[in-house]
Amino acid sequence: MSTANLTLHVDSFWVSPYAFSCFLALREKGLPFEIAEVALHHGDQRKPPFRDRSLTAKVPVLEHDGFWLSESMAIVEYLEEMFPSPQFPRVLPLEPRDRGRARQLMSWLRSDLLALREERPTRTMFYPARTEPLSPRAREAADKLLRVAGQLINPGAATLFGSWCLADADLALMLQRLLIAGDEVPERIAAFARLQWSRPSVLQFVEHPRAPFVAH
Ligand SMILES: N[C@@H](CCC(=O)N[C@@H](CS)C(=O)NCC(=O)O)C(=O)O
Repeated sequence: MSTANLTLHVDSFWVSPYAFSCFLALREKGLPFEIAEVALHHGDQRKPPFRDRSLTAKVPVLEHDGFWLSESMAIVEYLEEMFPSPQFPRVLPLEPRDRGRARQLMSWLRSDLLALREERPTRTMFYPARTEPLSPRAREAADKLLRVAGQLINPGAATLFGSWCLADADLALMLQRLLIAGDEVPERIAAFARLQWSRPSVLQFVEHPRAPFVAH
């Protein structure tokens, strides 16, 4: 399959956690790709042609040789199948149970912990922000996250499944919401998240230059 004509549509402030995952998948596979920034603060996602081509009117969208795909998990799976190992590095584990667990974790991180995501939005990870103490709802979500992370991260392990996969980075991003805000995180879990944050593909996303944020 041609690696030409790959474009990832992301929000123009680079704060989407879903774009983060897709950006990493492309980088880790070593695929050349263009970035197209969508001005969500101008509502460009709801204007044709982006609205109609994306179907969902949301970022991220992967554009590949004229094929448009939104929904970050669908994009990750598409890239994994279209650019498989051994020619391209894997971004999901090889062993079916590990792959199942990774998908479970990635789906769960996208669908649960809403109060935590609301009170520690990704914007606060990339732009200076004054953070309030977590509400009881968000504290409950944070405790759930820390319990799950504590069960999945083996003491001293750098990755969840023996070699790196996207679920490592997605879990680290969720944990970074707490770490960057100065919320308490047990050292074993914090060390895992910090290590993930030093990965070159992650740094490329985190350190990407950002225009001053406009709320939307
Ligand atoms: N389930 C989607 C979520 C995508 C999503 O919520 N994207 C946000 C940015 S983080 C967006 O495009 N918001 C614009 C809007 O809803 O109008 C995925 O995993 O890709």
